[in-house]
Amino acid sequence: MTNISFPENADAAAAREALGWLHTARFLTTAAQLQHLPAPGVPEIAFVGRSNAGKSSAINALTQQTRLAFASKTPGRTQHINLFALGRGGAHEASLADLPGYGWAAVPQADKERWQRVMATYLCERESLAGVVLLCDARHGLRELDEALLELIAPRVEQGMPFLVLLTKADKLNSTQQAKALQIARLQTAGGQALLFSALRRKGLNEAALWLRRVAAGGAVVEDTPQ
Ligand SMILES: Nc1nc2c(ncn2[C@@H]2O[C@H](COP(=O)(O)OP(=O)(O)OP(=O)(O)O)[C@@H](O)[C@H]2O)c(=O)[nH]1
Ligand SMILES: [Mg+2]
Repeated sequence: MTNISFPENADAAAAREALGWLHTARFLTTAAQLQHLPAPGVPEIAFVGRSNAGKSSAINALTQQTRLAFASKTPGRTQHINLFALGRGGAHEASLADLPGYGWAAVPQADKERWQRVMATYLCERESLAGVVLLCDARHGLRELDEALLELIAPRVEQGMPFLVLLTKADKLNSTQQAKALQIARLQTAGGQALLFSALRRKGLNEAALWLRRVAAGGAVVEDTPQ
């Protein structure tokens, strides 16, 4: 597994730089089907998770833009793969991909199955996929569909693709609950990387920004971090 280190107190200057870079995010394209995605080129980092997990809110928080990714109270809102370009001075150095959430009961079975296929193909075969951020509600932790997704990407993770679990909406837990949620997530990801995150309180923002920056830069891999 490729781990990217989280300094105890994320180096402030590096985090500022990473957040400044993320702030350059602009809408690139939306794709209902994989063949509508741009030809693989720059590194792409995918945000995946259950419907309502907080993917769009996390992208907005990380890019410090209020409505770049559409965040909604209506689960299942994101139905396409939305790509955002990153890079200063108009350069396109990397993309963030906001993927449709899974697990929303009200979605018709046929749509669910179609999306599962689209997502599985994207995650397993997209050449330019450089990293995956799996978001899950800190109150619920990783659930069955999240575990299935982890299994799906396991071969790529074993080959070194960086992978991060963001435990979202951490503001809804007290500090004891937060610590427990983090511990469980780390066990479930077999010692993988996990962070407490709150778009609302900007918790975990520096660490997540640094992670994204390093993955986009080619994963400047540092060490296996026993966290
Ligand atoms: N308290 C709290 N609520 C949050 C946070 N992040 C997201 N939410 C709320 O959770 C709901 C879902 O957020 P989204 O960002 O739209 O979730 P999503 O994963 O993009 O959902 P889909 O696109 O439907 O898959 C919204 O009502 C958000 O306001 C957070 O950090 N704290
Ligand atoms: Mg969304």
